[in-house]
Amino acid sequence: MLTECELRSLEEDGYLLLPGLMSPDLLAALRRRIDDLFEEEGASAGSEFKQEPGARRLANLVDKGRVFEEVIVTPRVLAAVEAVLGPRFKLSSLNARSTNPHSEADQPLHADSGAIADELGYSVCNSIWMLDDFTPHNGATRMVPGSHRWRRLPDPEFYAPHPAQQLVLGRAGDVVVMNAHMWHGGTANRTSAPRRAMHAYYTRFDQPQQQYQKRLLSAEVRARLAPETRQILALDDPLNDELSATGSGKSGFMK
Ligand SMILES: O=C(O)CCC(=O)C(=O)O
Repeated sequence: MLTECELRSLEEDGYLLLPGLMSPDLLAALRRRIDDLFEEEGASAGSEFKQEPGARRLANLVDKGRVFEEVIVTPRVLAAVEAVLGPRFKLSSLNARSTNPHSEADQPLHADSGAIADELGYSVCNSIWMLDDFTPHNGATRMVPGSHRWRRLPDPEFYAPHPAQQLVLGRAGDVVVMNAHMWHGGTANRTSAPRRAMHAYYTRFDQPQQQYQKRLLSAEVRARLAPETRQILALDDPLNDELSATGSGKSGFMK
C-alpha cells in the first residue's frame, strides 16, 4: 500500500505528502459541508474542543455528515498511520481549521497533544487534508523534519522560525500524513482568502482520544456505522472508555 520511499519519508522526515488523494467530488463535498457548518455554527464553531484566535475551527466532525464517516477509514491514510503507530490505533478527533485571511501570527511549534514518544514508540499521528492550495503565503503548515526522533517538546513559546523548518506546500485535494510528535504548526495567512484544512487525528490504542467519540456521536450516527468505522472510533473498546471518559481534550498548544 505504501512504497519503500514513502515509508522512508515518514520514518526519517516524519511526514508524507499524498498528492491528489481526494477525488474532485470528495473535495467538493468536504468543502461544501465544512462551509455550511461554519455558517450554521457561527460564533460557537469549534466549541466542543477549543477555539483559536486567527482561525476558525470545527470539532466533532464524524457526527456532522456522512462524508466524514468515509474519510476516517481512507486506506492509504490508515496504512501510513499504521506505519507510525503500529497496528492498534483509533481516531482521536476529526476537526477542521480555516486560517483567517490576514491573520497575524504563526502557531507556536508543537507536538500534538503535547505527546512524547515512549517505550512503546510513537503514540500520535495526524493527517492534514488540504481543502485549499497550501502556498508560501496563505498559512501552509511548517514542519521540522526529523524532530519526532528527538523525543522532546519544543519550548511552548517557539513562535520564531526554526532553522530547519520546511513549509509544506500542496494542492487542494492533497493529504499530508505526519508523525504528530514532529514539531509543526500553522503559519500566518497573508492573503485575502481563508486557508481551509481538515485534520483527521489518530492515536495509539493505550492513549485517550482527544474527543471521546462514544460520548459525542448521536445515537442515529452510531446506529448506521459500518463495523470497520466503529472499530476506528473505538466504540466497542472498554480500554478506550476507561481512558477517554476522563482523560481526553488535550491540545498541543491551546489551553
Ligand atoms: O492547520 C494547520 O496548518 C496545522 C494546525 C495544527 O498544527 C494544529 O492546529 O495543531
